Amino acid sequence: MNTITKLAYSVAVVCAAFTIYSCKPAGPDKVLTGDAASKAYVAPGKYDEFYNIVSGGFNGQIGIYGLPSGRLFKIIPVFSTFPENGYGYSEESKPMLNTSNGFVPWDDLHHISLSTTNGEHDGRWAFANGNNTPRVARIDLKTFKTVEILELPNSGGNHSSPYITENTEYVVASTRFSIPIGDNTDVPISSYKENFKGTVSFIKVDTSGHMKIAFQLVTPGVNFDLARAGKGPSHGWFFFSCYNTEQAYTLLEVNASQKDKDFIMAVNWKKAEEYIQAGKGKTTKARYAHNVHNESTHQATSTILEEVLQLDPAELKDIIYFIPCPKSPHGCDVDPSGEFIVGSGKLAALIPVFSFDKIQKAIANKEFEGDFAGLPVIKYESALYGEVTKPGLGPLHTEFDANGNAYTSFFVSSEIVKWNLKDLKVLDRVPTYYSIGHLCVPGGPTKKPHGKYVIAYNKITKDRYLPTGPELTQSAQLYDISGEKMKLILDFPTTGEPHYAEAIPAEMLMPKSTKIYRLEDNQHPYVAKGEGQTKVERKGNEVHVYMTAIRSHLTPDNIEGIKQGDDVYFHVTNLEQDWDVPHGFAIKGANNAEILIMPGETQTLKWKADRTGVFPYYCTDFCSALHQEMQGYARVSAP
Ligand code: CUK
Ligand code: CUA
Repeated sequence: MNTITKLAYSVAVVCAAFTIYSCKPAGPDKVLTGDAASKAYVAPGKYDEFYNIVSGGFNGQIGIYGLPSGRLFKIIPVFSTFPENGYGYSEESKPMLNTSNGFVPWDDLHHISLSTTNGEHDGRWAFANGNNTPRVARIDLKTFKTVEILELPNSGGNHSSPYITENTEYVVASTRFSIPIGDNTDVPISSYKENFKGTVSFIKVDTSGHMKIAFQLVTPGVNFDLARAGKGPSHGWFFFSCYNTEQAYTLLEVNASQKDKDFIMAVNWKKAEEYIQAGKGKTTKARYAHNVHNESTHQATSTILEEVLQLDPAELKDIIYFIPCPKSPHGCDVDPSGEFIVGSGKLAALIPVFSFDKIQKAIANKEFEGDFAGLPVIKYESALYGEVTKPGLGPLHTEFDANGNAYTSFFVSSEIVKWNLKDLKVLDRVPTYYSIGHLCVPGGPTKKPHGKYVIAYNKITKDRYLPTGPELTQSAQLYDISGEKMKLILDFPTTGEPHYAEAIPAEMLMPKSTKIYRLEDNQHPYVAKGEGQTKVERKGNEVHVYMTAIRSHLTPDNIEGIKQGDDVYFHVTNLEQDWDVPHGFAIKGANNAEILIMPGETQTLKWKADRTGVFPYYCTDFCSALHQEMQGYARVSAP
């Protein structure tokens, strides 16, 4: 090829590539009919049918959307600070982001789990994982607020989390990266096989939702990816997908994909509980933070804990069983009946479905094919119910409807495949734009799926929306599954990268009463329950301002007597009687954000008065016709 031909050739190649993923409007196969649009249409003023609670991935937040409209209602900051409502900036919320490494205002949030009772949604809490730091959070679904965060010790990364047991007895978190744990952690990386371990934390949830690590199982050093609890007949068991059973610690993209099969790890947690009750647990040193928000004082406290109870792997011979699963399994899902465990090898071209009943028989009859790190490996055929053959390429995750159907996402072939649990026959397939990760059927992981829709959370956006520089929006797609064939009815952008999501009928979360916080019940140490209780108090070089906000006045509105170098705490109580009128507060020169105070609540903004002068402060949330008048001045004088 001469230079000109070469040039023409490369232009052609580039153009061809560009035609595939260009900014052109969607092709004819992607255009929806009017009928589809009406299915996603929620008329102005009308409510959506479902809340969709969607992980935000590396934004560390959760997004709340309506379905079928795809409208975004709220962002709940979980592991990330959020200037819009002062989370992580107010003195009350700062302790929520404390860890054994200090204040960590970010994490990578992949999965959420809605609490269940008897395997069905109960609308109390959502749990969320922080992949990196690693943490588990609890969100109160009455206030849509993060109310508890627990750090996980002995964990090199918390991907396989948070999965809950049928009655939310436990939240379970297992480790993505194995690391050396215990006393001697400064070891050569090449000693992976001897020294690197995974852990599974069983976090007990009490009736008020509070979390506590009941015990940790120490496991061989592999990578856990996802998990699900058993239910119905399989209650008392937990199933985890694990890859890198090669135990590679370098070039994982090659070395962790050598074996034809990795494992599903089945854990008999009832048995583990018995061992703990029999005193077989070993207390080991650990350092981790536990942060709790208190609803009456409106404050969070952070406690550093120093030890954790572990079960010695040598005693786990009848707790952990491995089941071979092709090939680098990602998703691991349990069907509504609790009998079927669906594995998904991200490099496989089939879906293995395991039978709980057969697993139990295989254990009883010792149908093992050897061991892995001293723990029994059940024969593949002994545990297998059957395989869905040629479903697509790269199965990731599976959700279920109420009619015995399963929906599996395929990253590589970019589609959702519907198949039947009984005869494992493929029933339907629809393309996703592009490369779907997780998917969600409302109630899909529960005993009683609500069905109706399947939502695809896609990994690649490409040409679906107006481009916004190289950083494109993330995207979800809604399909109607009420008929035999799945039907795409809506594309909607999401904030952050959505991984897992759940959807719950709107009426289960709609508040019975609109009184969320009551001023009468406010026990904040710096509350002012009326303008008469406002004051400015000095404690050494701290100045505490007991302030109130009500349309359209901040009291006090003139503050003098602050000395340069003082730490000023503005404790703002919102006196509104209407449940949905927040006030905001910001002051010029603060190296902080604003705070947003809900009716009945007190929030504190700390301000270092490091310069002399007069500094305006004001309400940041447009609250009435006289919102612009909601202001004041703070005077800082030389010491
Ligand atoms: S992982 Cu995101 S596509 Cu982190 Cu749940 Cu499968
Ligand atoms: Cu209060 Cu604006």
